[in-house]
Amino acid sequence: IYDTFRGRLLPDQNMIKMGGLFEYKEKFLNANRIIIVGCGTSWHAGLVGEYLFEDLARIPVEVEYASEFRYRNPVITDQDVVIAISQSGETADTLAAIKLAKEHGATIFGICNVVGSSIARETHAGAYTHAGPEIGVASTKAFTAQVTVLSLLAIEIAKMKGTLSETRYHELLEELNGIPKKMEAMLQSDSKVREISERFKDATNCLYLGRGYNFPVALEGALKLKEISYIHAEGYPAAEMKHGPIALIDENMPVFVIAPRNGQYDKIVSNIQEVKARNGKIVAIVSEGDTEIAKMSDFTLEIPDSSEAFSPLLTTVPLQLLSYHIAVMRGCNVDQPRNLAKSVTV
Ligand code: F1P
Repeated sequence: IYDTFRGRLLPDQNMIKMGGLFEYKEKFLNANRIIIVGCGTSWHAGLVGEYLFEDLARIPVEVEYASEFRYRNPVITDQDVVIAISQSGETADTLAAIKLAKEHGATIFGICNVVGSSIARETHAGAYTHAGPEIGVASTKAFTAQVTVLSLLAIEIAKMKGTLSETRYHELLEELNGIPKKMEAMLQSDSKVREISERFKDATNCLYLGRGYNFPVALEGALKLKEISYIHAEGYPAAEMKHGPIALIDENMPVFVIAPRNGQYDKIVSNIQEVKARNGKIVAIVSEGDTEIAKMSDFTLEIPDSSEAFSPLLTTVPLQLLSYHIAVMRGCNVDQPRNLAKSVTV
């Protein structure tokens, strides 16, 4: 009944029909820009959305922490489309951000997991992720589901705008269809992830590096480790390393590098060399069959090949597993981490 492009039904409101992409396509096609708002993991998914919309549909995108956006008197016009992302659909900052944007005449598109949630109700149009409830507090499958919806939206809008050829459109959709099988295959690497987790479970600081589409994945990898295992971790765009974090690198610093073959490969190889020259410990997420980075790394985890646009859906999984195993080994409660709430409603 619910459909990404044809809108949503709110079952507990006498099946009220909410808009989908097709009803609001003119708004997207004529938008000055897209503003994506969210908090935590949902904000990271929004960052992947920025790469997708700019790359495929050539629409300028801003990604804002809802918790800052709502308080900073932002410039919003009726030519803006705001995409609000929230797993719970109840996050107070995200709700306040969309109310503010609505007051300025913007069109609001929601991406939520929970059907009939406050954010879903407040939006003009939207899509449910259909990810099912998150059992734990930290978002995991919500992230990959949000990125999938953003991919579908970007592909569809790009086709309507004419920035994507008919052939490329079908190729991308077909590839996206094949991603769940690849994710499933990757779960086979669980024992290797466990071995790596054993090696780094006592770390006190970790660095996550990625470039392009995988920069947000570096942020998300670091957030998952912080949230469930209480290890301090920072995510950085790999190219920014030399502007500060490089000072932290020594033989005690694990550096998780997201380095699939399809994204700025030679540049990430140089970043790894910079870390190795300072005796940092490298765990690299690489494409199947990669030997060049494997030679330089202490550990590698392989992911199946994909186009760069879809690689976050694959590279995220081993990082989530790693945080999970490290947290369990440290005796942390992965479902109910201290100080965190499932939905932050104040
Ligand atoms: C946002 C969020 C989650 C995080 C934790 C606290 O929630 O920051 O990303 O994992 O649960 O809240 P939401 O708006 O996506 O529900």
